[in-house]
Amino acid sequence: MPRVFREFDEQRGFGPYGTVCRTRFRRHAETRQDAALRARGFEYLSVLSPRRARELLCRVSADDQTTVKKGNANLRGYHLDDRARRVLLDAVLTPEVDAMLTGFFASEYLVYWISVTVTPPDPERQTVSFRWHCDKGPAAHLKLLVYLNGTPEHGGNTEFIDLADTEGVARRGYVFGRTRHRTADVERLARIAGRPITPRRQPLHAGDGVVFQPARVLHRGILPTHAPRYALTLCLLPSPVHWCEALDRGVMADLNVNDKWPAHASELLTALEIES
Ligand SMILES: O=C(O)CCC(=O)C(=O)O
Ligand SMILES: [Fe+2]
Repeated sequence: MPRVFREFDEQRGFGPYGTVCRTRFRRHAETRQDAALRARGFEYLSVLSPRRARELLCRVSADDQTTVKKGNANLRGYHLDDRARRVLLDAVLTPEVDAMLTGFFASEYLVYWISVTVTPPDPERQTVSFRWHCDKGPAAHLKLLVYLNGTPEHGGNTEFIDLADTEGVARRGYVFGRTRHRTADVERLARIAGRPITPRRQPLHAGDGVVFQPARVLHRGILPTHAPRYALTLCLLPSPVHWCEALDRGVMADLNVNDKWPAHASELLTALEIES
């Protein structure tokens, strides 16, 4: 097991936390097992109509742009107040998305953070997310990325290397290596893995989304070529209670204040007033 997963799942309690969440789950009938999300590590789906995506973008972009993540001046987006967050979550956590998330976790889930980012077609403003990486965090967490404007409009994208190929690279120590050693070159990853690697991507239209296991599949953004890309991201964890209740209890991190995971997963249970 990679060091990162030992840290999160064992030392910081995210493994046992997932078990508590699964034990409390009551709506198995509404779940859907998605084979691709589990086996390949990512799955595309249509989340919003293009029109709804545009409406939501108009709404959140009425405010000035701001930084999204503490210590990362290049990553810009929109401030979301409580009302805007709720509107966005109600829009993207559709019954289909909900069934996929509960099916994957075999439990309820909560939204640990939400962001709307703007990526201009400017190589100077590129962030490290545009090189191949896995996100540090619990093994079992998910991200939902929804494009609010489409690849045809901006030329940007997000690409993925499936679980099996990521594991081939991981065995050689790349995946959670130093940020400054990250590469955008898939041939280098193939040399590390000792076999060919084929990244997957497909155009995302306004309202299209992809759910992925960010700690377990290598992924990277592809910079837009001719217009800004607007994307919504949810970071998702298992939960012992419905996401609405977790939201009401204030269990959401603000990346602008603190981008760290809880020091221990039991902090989530305490915030949710659950006895483990
Ligand atoms: O910007 C992208 O397309 C990829 C972002 C990313 O690495 C992430 O959301 O974890
Ligand atoms: Fe990432």
